[in-house]
Amino acid sequence: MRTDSPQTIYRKNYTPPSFLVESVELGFDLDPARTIVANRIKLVRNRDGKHSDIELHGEHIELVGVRMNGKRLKPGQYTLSEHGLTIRKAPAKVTLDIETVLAPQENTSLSGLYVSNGNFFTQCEAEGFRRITFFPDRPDVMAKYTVMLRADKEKFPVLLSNGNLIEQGELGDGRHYAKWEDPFKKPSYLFALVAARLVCQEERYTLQSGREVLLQVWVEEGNLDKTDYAMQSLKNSIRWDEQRFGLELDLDRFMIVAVGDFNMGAMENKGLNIFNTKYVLANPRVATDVDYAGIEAVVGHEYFHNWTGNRVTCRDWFQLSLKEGLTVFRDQEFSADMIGTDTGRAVTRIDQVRTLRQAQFPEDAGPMAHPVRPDSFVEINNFYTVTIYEKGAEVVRMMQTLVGRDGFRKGMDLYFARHDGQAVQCDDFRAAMADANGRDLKQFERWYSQAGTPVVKAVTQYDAAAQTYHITLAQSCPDTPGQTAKLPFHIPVAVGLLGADGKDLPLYTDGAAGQGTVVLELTEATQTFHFSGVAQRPTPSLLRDFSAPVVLDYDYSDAELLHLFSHDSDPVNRWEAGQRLAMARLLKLTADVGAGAPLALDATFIAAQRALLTDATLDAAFRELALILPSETIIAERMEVVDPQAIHTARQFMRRSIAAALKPELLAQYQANQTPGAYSPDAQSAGKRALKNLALAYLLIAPQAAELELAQRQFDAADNMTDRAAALAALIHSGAPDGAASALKSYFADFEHEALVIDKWFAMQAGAPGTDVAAVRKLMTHPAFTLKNPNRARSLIFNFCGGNPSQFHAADGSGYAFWAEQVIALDALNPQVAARLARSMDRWRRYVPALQAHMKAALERVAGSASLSNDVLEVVSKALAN
Ligand code: B3K
Ligand code: ZN
Repeated sequence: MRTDSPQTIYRKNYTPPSFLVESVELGFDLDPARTIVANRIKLVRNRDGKHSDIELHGEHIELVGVRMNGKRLKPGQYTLSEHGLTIRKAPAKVTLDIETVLAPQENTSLSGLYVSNGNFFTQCEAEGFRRITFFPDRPDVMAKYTVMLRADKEKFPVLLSNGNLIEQGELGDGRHYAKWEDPFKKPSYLFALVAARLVCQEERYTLQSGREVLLQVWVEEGNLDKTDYAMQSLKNSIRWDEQRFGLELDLDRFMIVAVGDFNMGAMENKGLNIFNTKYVLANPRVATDVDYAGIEAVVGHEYFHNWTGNRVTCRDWFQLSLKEGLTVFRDQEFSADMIGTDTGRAVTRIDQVRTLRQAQFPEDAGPMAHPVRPDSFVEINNFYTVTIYEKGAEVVRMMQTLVGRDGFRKGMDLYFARHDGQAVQCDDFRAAMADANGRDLKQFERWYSQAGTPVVKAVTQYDAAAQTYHITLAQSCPDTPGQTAKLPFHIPVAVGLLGADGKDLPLYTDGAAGQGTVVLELTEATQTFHFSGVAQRPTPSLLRDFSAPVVLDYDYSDAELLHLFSHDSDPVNRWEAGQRLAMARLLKLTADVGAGAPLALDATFIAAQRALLTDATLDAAFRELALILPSETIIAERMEVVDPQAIHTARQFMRRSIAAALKPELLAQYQANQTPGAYSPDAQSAGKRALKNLALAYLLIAPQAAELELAQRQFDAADNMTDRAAALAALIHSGAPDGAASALKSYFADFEHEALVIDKWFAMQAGAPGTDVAAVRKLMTHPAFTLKNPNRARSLIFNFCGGNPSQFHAADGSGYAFWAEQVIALDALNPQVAARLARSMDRWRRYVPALQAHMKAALERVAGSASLSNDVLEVVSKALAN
């Protein structure tokens, strides 16, 4: 057990930096075993600072020497600790020369400067720069950087850093150099360098203003056939930000570099974005439709950070959602606009709702729950969460709903007019939105300060004689760690009323007359909204387009849900009605499994599924989404006491019943949604493939020879990874061992040298209900498996612990023991990745007592292990805390 207790950092203790940095000159002598970093910083005393000590962060680096204004500092003049270096009572203007030594090839944490496949990369957000040199490594210290890179020319022919290349040349003895200058002030977390053997696809691109810029996508040589889509996405992102927000690329050169070892998706370093290969590399042979969509979204996301994050950055890390929530919102809007159709837009919205329910609502209800702007943390890297990102995006979206699309643009313009070049707070963004629109958004602030998912309970009343309709909305929010008795939120609730013919009724309500939808603003604990001129008892369509990240509680009858499911003009609520129909039945089935009662599925539900599946007036993408049943995780969230086996049995029963009842229709849809001709990742074709492959998966539940043959044929004939992987997954899930085994073998042989495809190979097996702990352990001994590569670790271990509930929650606790072992093993290599895995035990208190006991033991085993990182310690201590 470790003895020092990790420090909690509080938002309320923020103090301005004592010194500001005017300029930074960095010199790197790059060597994998021993890299020397020379750092010259010019500092000036900050007028807002509280004292005259210079505080520099520094971790896991060796200090060779420090000079202040040219004179070597003697040991008594500074103090050096595990976390940094302090120079007491420094003069008001100081030049420091600091030399450090590091060993990039030993750095398995992938934070700071590290080596991946023989090449150098950096990752500095949040606090990685301090692993490179001593520096005030906090986002409110912004400075101009000049960077000199020196390295062996043969091994590292490409030397990149932020900004513009201003000089390059030979050094003799086989080494060369490159000097880069970033014209923009930036916080240290946006610093980056790459020294590597890479090649690039490049293109000159003309901005709307007529200025020409150079765009590059850098990859390893064998991957040059997989860069087109990232380049296209980058150009689309640049154009979109010009058109939607009037924001132009401010550099002459913009680079994307792909790396195989990376802790997350990508990083928005100024002018030099570094990406996980997963979000760059694509061609039809290796990437699925989902991969293509991911690339478009992440390329957009990182590009959009150039304004929301880089030009205007965060004052401190508690403000992380200022840049992340806003930038996720921007990338969501970008993806939706790229599809362009109303249903396409709705399909992206439904995806967002699914992510919230699958990951954010559970986080909000668990031990790691935190507000969008947290009050405290132990390890900031643990706070790159679905709450900061996805709920943060919902909060921004609600502001747009409240002030309208044009009002939102005005708010953005004011935000940049006020804060360009500054490090600011979430409150500043809200103030810009409020001021630009003359709106009071004070109460709205609670979305930033209060954690937990609000519940909105709706009750309706129709008065036929008076032709009035009343909707009473009551809101509440559960307690979360450290927060009780929450105050009411400002919640936009978009509402429509359907008549018997399924059409929207005209709306006459207190303040507003609406065509089909009005946005009710719920600000009190309970509020009643009145509608007049309602000629018939309507069916309410509540929370259209998922207008707020809340749980809507309304006692719908089956008849009402079926009506909405077939007619709602809001596609998101159409989908939602289907989910409600399915969820009610899944909860009942789960209870029946627990009680040993016979299981049955009603004909009404089957008929609704049939109608949906065969309704050719609906987009294939929408039908596919609407046919996906709520996941086992989402069902679990609806239960007081979770029995994962019962949930699994119930859901499988429902799938089997649907498959058995709709076999001819499934087969017909399988045929009708083929996409002959050259592969294209566009939304229309991707939607067809998704529906076709959903049909295939259903057909492969309890398959006969004909269905197995169908899957095998698709697997053999597929000219694209979407269809090939779907066929393989269907074979694996069918439980027909022979077909799956040979397909797995040939798939591996075909793609042995495509790391991202092998990740899928592991992932598909990890998530299959037939894969138990023993099988996962066996897969870990496969020569292609390694814990050191985060993508690979995620593909097998995370997908098992988080994506295979019926096996992970095995009654004997073997899944949890496995989890504990892997968390501990990963922590020794890479604490950030280990801490993510540690989160799979968040909801342990919700499970049946027998499982809880095993889970607690596993958590205690991790908590008690020697030399644990702060990252993992924070997660497991919070899970165990009362
Ligand atoms: N800003 C980075 C995330 C950095 C995570 C550090 N642990 C990626 C992004 O959100 O764009
Ligand atoms: Zn981001």
